[in-house]
This record gives sequence, structure tokens and C-alpha cells, in this order.
Amino acid sequence: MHLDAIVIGAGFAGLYQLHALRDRLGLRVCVLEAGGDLGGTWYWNRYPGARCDSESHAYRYFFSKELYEEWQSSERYPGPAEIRAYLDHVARKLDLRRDIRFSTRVTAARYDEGTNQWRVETEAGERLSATWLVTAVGCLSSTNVPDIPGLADFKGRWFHTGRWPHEGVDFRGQRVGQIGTGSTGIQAAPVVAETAAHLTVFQRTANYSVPAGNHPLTAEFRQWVKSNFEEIRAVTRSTVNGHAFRISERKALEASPEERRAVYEKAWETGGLQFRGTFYDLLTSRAANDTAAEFIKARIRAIVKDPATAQDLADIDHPYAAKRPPIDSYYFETFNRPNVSLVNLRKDPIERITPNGIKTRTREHPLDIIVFATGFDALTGPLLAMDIRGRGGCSLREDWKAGPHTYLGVQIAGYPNLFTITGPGSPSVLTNMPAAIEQHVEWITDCIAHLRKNHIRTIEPAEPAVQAWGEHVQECARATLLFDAKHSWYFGANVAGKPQVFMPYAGGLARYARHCAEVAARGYEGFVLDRGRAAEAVAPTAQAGV
Ligand code: NA7
Repeated sequence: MHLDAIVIGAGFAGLYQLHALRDRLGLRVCVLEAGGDLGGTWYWNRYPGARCDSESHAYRYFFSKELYEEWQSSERYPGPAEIRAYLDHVARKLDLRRDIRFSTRVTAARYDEGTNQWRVETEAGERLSATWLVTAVGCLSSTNVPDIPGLADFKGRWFHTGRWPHEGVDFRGQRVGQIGTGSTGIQAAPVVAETAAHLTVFQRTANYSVPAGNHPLTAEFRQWVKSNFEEIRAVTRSTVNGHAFRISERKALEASPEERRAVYEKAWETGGLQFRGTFYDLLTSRAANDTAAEFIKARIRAIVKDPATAQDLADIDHPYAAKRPPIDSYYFETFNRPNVSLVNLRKDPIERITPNGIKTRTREHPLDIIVFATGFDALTGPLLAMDIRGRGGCSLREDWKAGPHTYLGVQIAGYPNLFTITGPGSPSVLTNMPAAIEQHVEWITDCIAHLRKNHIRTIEPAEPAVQAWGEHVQECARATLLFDAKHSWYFGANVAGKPQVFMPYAGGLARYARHCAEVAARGYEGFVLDRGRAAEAVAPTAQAGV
């Protein structure tokens, strides 16, 4: 079957990409999706307490005012079922399902130079081909189950939060061990603790968290959202992270200690990722960051009644928000329950999993269920799970052995006509994802329209542009405190054997989007456009002004 474009993945990115290529450009498009239905992240992540950290009026598409205005969210933060219902609504409205094949996992994609086609293979052995291949595989979809010895002998049941059984898990009367205290573990623990006989949380790195402040939305707020589409969209498109709130223009140390405390207290009450926006230098100045960090640590110590547990929870070794900052619903309060205990793995590391539970250095913890809230092989994992081969059979797994190399996070040298939505080197995981996705989908769609109009056979980045972009990505990260948390998954540090390279673009979504628009306006500067005769490279200018 030959198509104009194949899109891999039917989450936020894949659905919009299908609509844009099919309905705006008139292309023949097919979406291949591994899951049994649409939703991407939200198809797989159905663990207890799962909820988006972006607010529901920002975690949506903005490409259609009508679509935006007709959707009503029920809570401040949407849960997986509501997000899937929203995407289902979008799919029905735009008649997307007819071009999506579910339960179809792509295993390989090979560029055929002779025919200028991508040949795609699925797990079931199906073969499809297309001129353009767009990956919409998500950044956090390859689950990371750590290789702890003994797991195969465990007599109880175990689950990774990112592959949660659709029928749910009954924790009643069960002794549950949860490994991991990232955003997921911090959401899951309070809900698991409500029904489990006992919950033991195994914490390797203590983590900051601020209250999410989730609540049902009032009719007034929903009306406000409906009446302010343009304004809300304008904010998501002009801020660093693509959220619907602005970052303060004030520096933390310019405020007096009393003023700072008042600002943090208000943000704590409001809840949410807004805490990160209380002062604009929280992620660039360690002294500024310390003021926020100390405030949160003091809150943890005040909430958690057992002093030793409070100390272990507040013993945080990195700047606030240098790792992905979680938001929670009564996470720290959960440790005041009689059926919850904390194991500090820094003091008492896991030695192995036994048939009956988890053995740390000092004792065995008997368990019926182990929950792995251990995160993902982020950004590169979902791409490298497929055997992607470009010119001359070059392999992405080989080419990225020392870390990903992209231009703008959207294309890879040697892999013509392949586009990676929210790929490594783009703002992606540092943003409210739908905002980053919309920008990429629109840029890719405009690019493909340009190629067709100008009879250009292939587009791929020139090596010098890739090199310069890679340096710029590192430079942007180095300008922030994100670069100080070397054990974060932004560096790939959570996956054994993964190269340690800072992967997302930390220069901000608005700035990135401007730069991408300028690249396109300058005739796709830094890309090689092949008209079928001599390739025409559009030389990159210096990165100044990026
Ligand atoms: P994260 O943020 O990667 O968190 C994973 C957690 O699991 C974190 O606390 C890890 O500790 C811990 N972990 C990982 N491997 C181990 C081993 N081997 N032993 C003990 N503990 C371990 O994943 P999440 O799913 O919470 O969040 C991912 C993103 O999804 C989130 O940021 C949002 O964007 C949505 P560590 O900190 O590495 O010491």
C-alpha cells in the first residue's frame, strides 16, 4: 500500500498531524498506532491517581476555535479518561478514525533511495510505503523497568505505571511496594494507600512537590474559558513552557524575605506548576532557587509528622524544578497514615527482589504487589524501539549511540523526509505538550506543502546545521539549573547504559517557535532541499538571535 504520508502514533501529535496533512494538504495519510485505541500516553497511563499536570484549559488543541469552545472540562487537571474522551470527540468531529490502524506496532522503517520512499514494517509483518514519514510516538512512551535481580522469581504481581491494566488493580488487603517518587509515584501513592493494607514507598531520590490544587471547575470558570480562547491561546504561545499562565518578571532576590514568603505561600495555596513561575530567575540562579527550595522543604517537614520520615523526604539533592517538578494531591500527608512507610534507598539500597518481596540491605519487605513508577526511556527510547534506517542503510540506533543529533529536534541528517514531532533537541517535555505538538505539526505541514509546491524530492538537515543546533541545545541547558541535576531523565541518566546528553531544548517554546519560523522564511535554512538534480543546501547562518 503506497501513501503520501505515514504517521506513527495516535496521541495528540498523530491525530493533529493526520488532520493537517489529510484535510489541509489533501494527502493520502495513514496513522499506525500500537495501542488498541487513540490517546497515546493516556491510553497506557491509567495508574491510580493519574492526572495531567497541565491545566485542562491549556491541555487542548488551539488550532480550531470551534473545537476549543465546544469542549467542557470537568476538573482543573484532566484525568486519562477525560483526555481520551476529548481526543475521541476530536477524532469524531474531524472523522479521523477511518485513517488510523490500531493495534499496529511499527517495528522498522527504511528509506529507499531509489524510489525515494519510506518502507514501513509492522509487528504483524505488514508493509506500507510513503513519501513522508512522521513520528508522533511521544516522548515518554518506552517504559523503564529497572533490571533488579530476582524480579522473575517474584511470586506476587507487578505492574509498571505506564502499562497499567485497563481493568485496574485491586489493592484491598494487599501489601504494596512502590518503587519511584517522580511525578507518577507522587500521584499514585496517595491513591494506592487509600485501599492497600500497607504501602511501602521505595525512594531513591527525594523530590520536591507542590500541591496541585485540583478541584471541579465552576460554571463561571468554564464560561470564562469559553469566552477567552484568543487570550488563552496567546499566553500559551508566548510563554517559555506553553502553559496558560505567565511567568513573573521579578527576580527572587529583589524581593524581601517577607515578600518572597508571601509569594510562595500564595503559590502553594493556588497550587500547580505556577509555583515555578513565581520568580523568573528560579531556574537560572542557584541563590534564587534556594529560596524556593527551602520554602518547599520547610513545608514537607511541617506536613510529615514522623521526623525521620520528614527528614528523608526533605533531603533533596538538586535545585527545585531542575528535575521535572511534580505536583500532588496529598502526597506528603500520605506518610502520616499508619499503613504507609518510606524506605530511603540512599541509606538502605535494594539488593534484590525475592519471591516474597523486596530485600534491601537491612531487611526483607514482604509484598504482594510491586508497582514500578520508574519512568521512561525518554525522548530517544520510542524512536530507537523501531529499526529506523536512512540513506545507505545507516541505522538510527548506531548513529545515536553517543546521543541524539537532530536539527531543531524535527529532522535527522541522513534520514530524508522523516520528521520527528517533539523529537530530542526540541522543547518537548519542558512544555505543556499540546502547545509544542501544535507548533511542530504546523511547521511540518507547512514544510511538506512547500516541498510539494516547489517539486522538491527530499529535505534533510545539513551536517553543520545539526552540529550547530546540538551545541545551541547544550548551551541553552547550561544557562539553566537543569544542567545541575545530572541524574535526571532529561540527561537519560535513569536508563542503564544510555548516553548522558541533555536532550530537550531549554531555550523556551516561544523563542524556539520564532526560530523555526525564521528558518522556514529563509527558505529552510540549514536543510538540504533536493529537486532531483543537484542538491541545494541553504547554508545556516550563525545561531545569533536564536
Ligand atoms: P520519573 O520522573 O523518571 O521518576 C521515576 C522514579 O523512579 C524516580 O523517583 C527514580 O529515582 C525512580 N527509579 C528509577 N529507577 C529506579 C531504581 N532502579 N531503583 C529505585 N528507584 C528508581 O518518571 P515518572 O513516571 O514519575 O514521570 C515521568 C514524566 O511523566 C513526568 O515527569 C511527567 O512529565 C509525566 P531517581 O530520581 O532516578 O533516583
